[in-house]
Amino acid sequence: MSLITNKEKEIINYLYAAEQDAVEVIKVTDDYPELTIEEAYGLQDGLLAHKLVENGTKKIGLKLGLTSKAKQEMMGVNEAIYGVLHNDMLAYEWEPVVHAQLIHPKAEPEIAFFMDQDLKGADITEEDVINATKYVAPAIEIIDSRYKDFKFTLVDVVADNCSSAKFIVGSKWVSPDTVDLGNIGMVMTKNGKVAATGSSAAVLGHPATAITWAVHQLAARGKGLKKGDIILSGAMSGAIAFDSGDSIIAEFDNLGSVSMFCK
Ligand code: 0L1
Ligand code: MG
Repeated sequence: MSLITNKEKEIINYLYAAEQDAVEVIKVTDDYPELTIEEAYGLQDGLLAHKLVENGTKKIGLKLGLTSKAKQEMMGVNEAIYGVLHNDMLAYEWEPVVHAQLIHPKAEPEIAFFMDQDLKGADITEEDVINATKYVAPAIEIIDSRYKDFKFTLVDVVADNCSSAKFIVGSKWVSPDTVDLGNIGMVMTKNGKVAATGSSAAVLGHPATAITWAVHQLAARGKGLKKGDIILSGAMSGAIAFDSGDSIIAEFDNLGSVSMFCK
């Protein structure tokens, strides 16, 4: 990251503290209405650099947000967003997620992509994305906006690393060319009752299209995806709020299932 300003330092400390203390805070644009989307993406890098110093946190991939038309309309935008996946966000099916460490978490069913090659450039296509992917797998992303009542502007949510908190990957990993990735149905249950249904088509028409969009965005910032990166391609349904004691299972056509328990 380029030299960090006092303003950036202040915002990073503010959002970091909100996450560490698991308390919701007033959105940053209330104090910094002039903040731009470009600065907000810079803050994601600043937050990672801060966590590296504090806890040795490393980047392990990327997540996409606002990939459905419904969510874009809700936010009054016509573009997706992306955030950075950190190693300490990786959670496991066999290890309960601790509600007390989160603010107001919600679960999203997503398809995870595991990259087998670096991928960079404004001319990358969906086919390039598929060819560069070793496996796809079912995943649950846990989002947990640091902002009061989960309310924010586009700039706020990008600065808050797109509400990223945790994610869990299921145990069935398949080669991307063995499934029809643009048409995967999904049912998510909470405590045994259907809580959401969806399709991978809700993710910008096809999850690989969403990742292609992200690669183009990264290219404009001189960046790209790396071999070994995990990419959460975007939510296949609305996000479901959960509490301690709740158990969530997302079952995907041809991709198996992924589960989580919250204590
Ligand atoms: O992963 C997501 O789709 C969330 C993106 C940020 C918007 C939100 O927190 O709902
Ligand atoms: Mg998500």
